[in-house]
Amino acid sequence: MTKIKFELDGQQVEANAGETIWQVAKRHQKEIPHLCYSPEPDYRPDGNCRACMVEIEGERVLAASCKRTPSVGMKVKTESARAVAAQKMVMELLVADQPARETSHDPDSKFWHWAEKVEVTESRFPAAERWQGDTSHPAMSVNLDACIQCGLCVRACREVQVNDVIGMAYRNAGAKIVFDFDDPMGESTCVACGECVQACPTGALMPSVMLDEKQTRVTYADKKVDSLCPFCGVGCQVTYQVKDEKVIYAEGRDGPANHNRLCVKGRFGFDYIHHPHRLTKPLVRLPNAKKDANDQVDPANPFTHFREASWDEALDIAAKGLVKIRDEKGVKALAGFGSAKGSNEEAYLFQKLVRTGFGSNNVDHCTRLCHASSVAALMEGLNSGAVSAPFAAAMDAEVIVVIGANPTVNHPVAATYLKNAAKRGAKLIVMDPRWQALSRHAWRHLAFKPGSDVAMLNAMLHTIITEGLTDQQYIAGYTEGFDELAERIKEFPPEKMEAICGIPAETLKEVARTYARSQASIIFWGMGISQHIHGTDNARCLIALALTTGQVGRPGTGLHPLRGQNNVQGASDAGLIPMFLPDYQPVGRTDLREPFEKLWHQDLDPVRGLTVVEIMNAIHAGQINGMYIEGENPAMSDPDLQHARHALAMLDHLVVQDLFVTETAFHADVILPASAFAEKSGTFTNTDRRVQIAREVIRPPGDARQDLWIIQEIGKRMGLPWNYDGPADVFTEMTQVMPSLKNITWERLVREGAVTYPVDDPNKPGNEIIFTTGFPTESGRGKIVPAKVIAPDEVPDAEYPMVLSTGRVLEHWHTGSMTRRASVLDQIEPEAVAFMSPKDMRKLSVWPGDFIKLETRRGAVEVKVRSDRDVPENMVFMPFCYAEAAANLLTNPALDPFGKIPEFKFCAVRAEKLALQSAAE
Ligand SMILES: Nc1nc2c(c(=O)[nH]1)N[C@H]1C(S)=C(S)[C@@H](COP(=O)(O)OP(=O)(O)OC[C@H]3O[C@@H](n4cnc5c(=O)[nH]c(N)nc54)[C@H](O)[C@@H]3O)O[C@H]1N2
Ligand SMILES: Nc1nc2c(c(=O)[nH]1)N[C@H]1C(S)=C(S)[C@@H](COP(=O)(O)OP(=O)(O)OC[C@H]3O[C@@H](n4cnc5c(=O)[nH]c(N)nc54)[C@H](O)[C@@H]3O)O[C@H]1N2
Ligand SMILES: [Mo]
Repeated sequence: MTKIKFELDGQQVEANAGETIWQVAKRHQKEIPHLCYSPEPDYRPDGNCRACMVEIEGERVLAASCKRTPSVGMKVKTESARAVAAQKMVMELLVADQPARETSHDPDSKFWHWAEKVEVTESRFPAAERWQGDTSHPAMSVNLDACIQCGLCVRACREVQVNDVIGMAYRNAGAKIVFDFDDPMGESTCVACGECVQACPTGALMPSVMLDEKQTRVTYADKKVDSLCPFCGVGCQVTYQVKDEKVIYAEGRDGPANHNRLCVKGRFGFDYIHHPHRLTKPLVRLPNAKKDANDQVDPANPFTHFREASWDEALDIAAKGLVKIRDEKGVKALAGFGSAKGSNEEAYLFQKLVRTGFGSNNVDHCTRLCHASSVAALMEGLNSGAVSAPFAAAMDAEVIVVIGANPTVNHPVAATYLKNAAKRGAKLIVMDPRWQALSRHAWRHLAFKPGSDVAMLNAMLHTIITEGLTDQQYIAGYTEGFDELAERIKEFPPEKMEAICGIPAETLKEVARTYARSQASIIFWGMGISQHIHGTDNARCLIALALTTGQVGRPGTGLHPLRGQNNVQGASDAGLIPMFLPDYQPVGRTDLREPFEKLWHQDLDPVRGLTVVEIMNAIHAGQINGMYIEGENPAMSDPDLQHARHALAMLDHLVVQDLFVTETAFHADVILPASAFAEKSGTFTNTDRRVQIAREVIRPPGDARQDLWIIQEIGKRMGLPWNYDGPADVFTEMTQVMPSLKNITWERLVREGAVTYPVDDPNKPGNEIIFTTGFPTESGRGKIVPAKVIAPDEVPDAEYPMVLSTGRVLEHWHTGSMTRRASVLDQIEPEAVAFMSPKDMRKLSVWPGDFIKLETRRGAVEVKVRSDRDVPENMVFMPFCYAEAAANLLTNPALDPFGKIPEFKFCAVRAEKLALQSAAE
């Protein structure tokens, strides 16, 4: 690339193409004042505040160095009298309108930092009229008296996060930033990602969590610790601010996944760890406290039924109970659920405990309720369950398909990149029965009939094959099974599928052509694909789309099942799966089992274990009598909760390790108080296959202990010769039996923070894009598997006429155990709601805020109804995070035969209006 030679303060320098004067100066250790410009994170320069003015020889007016690029031979002076006078004048004018530094909202803001540096902290000019503060939002406060109208918040909201809430309105002296139509922030459509707060250089936008009681002045932290966000699979890097051993704020860091961005949960959802309900002592069930499946935990008084115990006593009771069942009833009478919220090291140790201490493969975790069907299809076709490319690959794509996923809600930071790509011109195609925030940015939204994915996707494959849009060279070189697909697909012409999926044949063809013809198409999918009895078939169709068109293995292409929990990729890799040892090595393969037997000094069970829902069934059948559940809440997250809760109550011995007395822990014999995310170190693998390191930010409260320590203590008491010295020690053992971790060491992770596997060399970065030259199957080819149309297990009828679909809301996490105890999140979404189309609400004669009764063949709940135009007619959508109206009392436990995942996304339901008094009761 050509360099531009120019003179900077008398020195000969060179600019790279596109580099601004400010950036070149910075490279030469000169920092020019800047307020409306943010080099880190790198926002588009706007050049409006004029704090960065420099003099250019031969030019009459000064230039904004943040925006101006140099030309050859240009002579730039950043420190000339004229330039410095201008910089100072700008500052003095701005200082005039600010509250004095001593009484300002953030005396340590970027603004005051620069005022001090240019030696202008006072002003000769009269102050402008003061604006009223706006404290209507639970998370952020607006103090326009400190606003300098630099527009960073507008760029943050519109260009970076693409939420389009903040704008600049009015004119002249009345000009100001506004939310929507000048609404109070708390009543606007703001989704509280906090990007504006992070960008604001003056304290005009502040996180209220950091303010003093009067909500005016910031509190400063004692220390800052770099770690990760504990919520979703995006894996945002975060810096936590701590004061008096309490986390007071979270800020986005420049991690490879998030580049400083965060969402409402990551930025404002951290304080569940300080909630008074936190477990601080081991608990043992009182002898007279009978287990009753219908008994519910009272969140305000969760400790009835239990007494406090010492760690020694609690661990002894926990382990002895497990040993007794193992010795008396046999190794298959025990089972364990590990956690996708825990680290890789915890997951590895937990599955090792079940395989060597319990003696069977009865170990599973929430992946079974999540992407199990996607993984089944990916393993069958490609012999690899992970994504082929990171979500940021969307930035290089021409066509982006999002199917059965709602990323602005569930992977909000990943969604920002999809929106950035759409803004830049990529064609975004959303396929979802329900409309969503992303639809607004989409080129097409296909609102097809729920449960009809195979019909719709097969129609697309039909178009691609009959119109010759396949990539013949790719098919010949890298795939197998195409001929069978071509034969079978004849049954699915778009004209015939139109009636089944509800999308006009012409639209199906247009979308198929667009996907196939583009230079680079990528597919993202989520629970709308996987949580069906035909979830594996749904995923097979997506794989077939990519393989027949060669839209995989190149930049901007690929298959990306958006992983849910912060460490569900890692927990699966580490072997929390009943059919696989770590790294998906089948338990039945003697040759693959042997290295583990050698390393662990023990023979292992060659028979696959039971999955989540199968374990619940086996308890009912009397085959499983004891369980150890670490960091999962099946009494809320399993389908058909009556059945699941009965199973938990039936157990002779249940050990639960959690942060709270959850609905699950309520049925336990022993509850072990664990460390929360911010209280431990370990590695976590995000949806992109990125292994990242998390650090201990604060100490666990009271007697709560590290999960890794607790698992090890249970192991020791069950007779295992364990002596691990912490997470690094466990990680090192993992690298011996997990090929995926080749060339990754704990030291490397400490040094680099994040490494994406697979890695070819200890000194080279990992491979972001895989399957560039075929697949890790025996033949090296990807297998195309045709799918046929299967109806959902329980379809609406006269008795239960509507479809119940379940999922999530932005502010809450799964079973609510964490987020309903996070103050900001629970203030934003404080009560149980179900969503319905205005039309259906009229049919039922209900208004927003009325209570309805939802009833299925398995149970009933009473819940407030919210009107939502995104929900299609004849559907009720319900998040499953509310204990007082648990959606899973209603859901159908019918399973996909391959992935063993339940049909959370579809069952038949009846909705009726509730009389007012009933709701009030
Ligand atoms: N705020 C928040 N974020 C989360 C979580 C959370 O609990 N709260 N959980 C995390 C976890 S573990 C996961 S797995 C992810 C899940 O993230 P997503 O996969 O985005 O989750 P869902 O909201 O369950 O479902 C996605 C979409 O499926 C659609 N859908 C329903 N029926 C069908 C159908 O028949 N076909 C198709 N194609 N789509 C259908 C729904 O309308 C919904 O928009 O989110 C993660 N992120
Ligand atoms: N109806 C319906 N049901 C669903 C779904 C759906 O879409 N609809 N989605 C399914 C999906 S995709 C998933 S992933 C599952 C999730 O199901 P679960 O994994 O059961 O749900 P979570 O609420 O995430 O449970 C995590 C538990 O771990 C605890 N915890 C958090 N951090 C730690 C820690 O560091 N250590 C320990 N020991 N404990 C900790 C929390 O307090 C909480 O009790 O739900 C499934 N259930
Ligand atoms: Mo999930």
